[in-house]
Amino acid sequence: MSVGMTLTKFLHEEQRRYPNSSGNFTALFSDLVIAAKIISSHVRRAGLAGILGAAGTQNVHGEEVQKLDELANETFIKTMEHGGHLSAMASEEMDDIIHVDGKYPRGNYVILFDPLDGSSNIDVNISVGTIFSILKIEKGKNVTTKDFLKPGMEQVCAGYILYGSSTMLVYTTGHGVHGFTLDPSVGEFFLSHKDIKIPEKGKIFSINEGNSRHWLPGTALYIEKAKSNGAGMSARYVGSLVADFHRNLLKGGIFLYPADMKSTKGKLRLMYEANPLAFIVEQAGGAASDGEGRIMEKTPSELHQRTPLIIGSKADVEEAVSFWKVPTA
Ligand code: P6P
Repeated sequence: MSVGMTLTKFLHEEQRRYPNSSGNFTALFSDLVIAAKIISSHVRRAGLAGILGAAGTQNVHGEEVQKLDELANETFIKTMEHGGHLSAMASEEMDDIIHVDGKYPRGNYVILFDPLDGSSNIDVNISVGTIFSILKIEKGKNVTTKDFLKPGMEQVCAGYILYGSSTMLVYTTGHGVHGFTLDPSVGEFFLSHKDIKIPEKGKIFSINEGNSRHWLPGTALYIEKAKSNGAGMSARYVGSLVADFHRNLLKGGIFLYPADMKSTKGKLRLMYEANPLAFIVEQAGGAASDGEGRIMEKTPSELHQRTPLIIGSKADVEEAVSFWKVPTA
């Protein structure tokens, strides 16, 4: 009887790549998986558990906080703080970093996460997701925010959990991108998408055309080209980053949230949205740009800084970015 490759077994096999490994990363990731399962169970029951709707408070960005946002944030923190593998965490929902010391031993990793991205879709039952990024730090270091402000190239792990028609966990540690699907009857993630590769060129473009009145010329020209007969592309836009990204990762295509005259620095967050997805898409053979350069080479200045994001199939991203590069006179 075949049991299938569980995430737990996969993690242990990955760990064997490093004979001198302490097992700390595997244990840290196992704590993250527990958080994913708990959040998944709550997302599945949101409509029934009376936790739909706003909690009546606002997050650090002045956005209305949904109860599930708070629950996902607390679940992540409470599930991951006691393991002794992290020294601190950073969440989209919290202004400052969260230290674990004083209560638990410090570890040699820090994690950044968006506990429930796309939360405005919760009440209408559209897929939402958790996005995470893990950096290694000097063991036991008294961590400050500065220790988080590293370019995406320094991530040791990045991934997301998509609470869609099924719950999937997709991650990379720099050795390819692998997807696992949760079997709720067993409570275990099983390997369902080994070594994901994004098609070199896709037939899907994802952008909020409601913003077209704010677009810079390069964006308008690229989207006009994408809509032309020759391109034969289709528009798909859920308005939930993890859902839009995951579809394009598997089918090929491009997601764009560029800088425009309304969001001059873009809307999405560099540290816990763009960087982790950029690590994943590059490992899958794709590309991620801010319209000028590679997302993973950006040196952050603030924890919650925004960035333009053009991400997906390599040929599509390169073509889109060429429309922003104003030809030098
Ligand atoms: P807009 C959701 O609020 C989010 O942060 C991402 O998940 C999504 O891609 C984007 O914003 C949608 O933004 O302006 O198109 O509604």
